[in-house]
Amino acid sequence: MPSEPCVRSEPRVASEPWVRSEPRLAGEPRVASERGASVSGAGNSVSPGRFITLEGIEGAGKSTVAQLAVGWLAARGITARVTREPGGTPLAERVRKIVLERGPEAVSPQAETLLMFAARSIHVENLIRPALARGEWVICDRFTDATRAYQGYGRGLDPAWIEQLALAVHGDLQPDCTLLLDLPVALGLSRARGRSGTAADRFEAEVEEFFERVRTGYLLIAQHNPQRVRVIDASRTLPDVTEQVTRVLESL
Ligand code: Z5A
Repeated sequence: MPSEPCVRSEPRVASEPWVRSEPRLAGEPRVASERGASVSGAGNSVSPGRFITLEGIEGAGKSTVAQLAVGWLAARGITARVTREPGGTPLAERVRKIVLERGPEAVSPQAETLLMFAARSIHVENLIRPALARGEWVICDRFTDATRAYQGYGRGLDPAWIEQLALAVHGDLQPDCTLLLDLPVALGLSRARGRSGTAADRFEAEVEEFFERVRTGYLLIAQHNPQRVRVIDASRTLPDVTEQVTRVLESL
C-alpha cells in the first residue's frame, strides 16, 4: 500500500497508461497544484485551493467522508466546496440522470463513457475551475479515476481512449490528492444496500464480479500514482476512517 503523503510537488509524469504529462495549452488556467503559495486579490492574500477527489466502489463511504472533510476544513477556516460526479451543476446533474437510469435501450460502454465526460466537461468549466481560481478547496465525490476504474477496468474499454478524452476535457487539471476508500466489495454493497432507498440504478444493478474488477482497477491506479492517491481502509469504523482521512488532510 502507498504510504507517502499526497504532496503538491508530484510531477505529472506518465508512469503508466492512465497518467499523462501534457503541456498546458495556451490560455488554459493553471491546475491547483501549480498555483503559487497565495492568490492575491484587493490586497488580501488568499490560501490557494486544493482539488481533492474521493474514489471507491459503491458504499465505500465517499459521501460520508466528503461531509467530514468539509467540516474539518471549515473548523480551520478553509472554505471547501463539496461536489460530485457525474453531476455537480444543474446541467451535469441532468446528464447524470440520463447515464444512471435504467431504461429500455441498451447503453454501450462507449456511450456511458462519453456521457461521463460530457458531464465532467460541464462540471469542470462551470464549477471546479472557477472555485479553484477563487482559492477554494473542492472536494469532489468521484472524478476521472472513476472512469478509469469503471469504464476501463470494469467495462474493459481501451485505457488510451479514456486518456484522450480526459486530455480533451480537462487538460492537465489533476487532483492534488485522491482518497481511495477501499473495502471488500461485499461490505460496500451491503452498506449501500442497507440504506433506505430508491430502485437500483444501472450500476447498482451490476454483479459482484463487476465491482471486483473496479476495485482491482482502483488499487492499480493507486499503486501507479502513490504520491497522488492515498488508500484509506474504509472497512474500519467511522472514527478510524475519520482519523485516516484527517491525517491526509493535515499533510496537504
Ligand atoms: N461512475 C462511473 O461509472 N464512471 C464515472 O466516471 C463516474 C461515475 C464519475 C454513481 O456514482 C455511479 O456512477 C457509480 C459509478 C458511476 N455507481 N456505482 N457504483 P455515485 O458516487 O453517485 O454512487 P455510489 O458509488 O453508488 O455512491 P454511494 O453508494 O452513495 O456510496 P458512498 O457515497 O461511497 O457511501 P456513503 O453514502 O457515504 O455510505 C454508504 C453507507 O455506509 C451509509 O449508510 C453510511 O452511513 C455507511 N457508512 C459509511 N462509512 C461507514 C463506516 N466506516 N462504517 C460503517 N458504515 C459506514
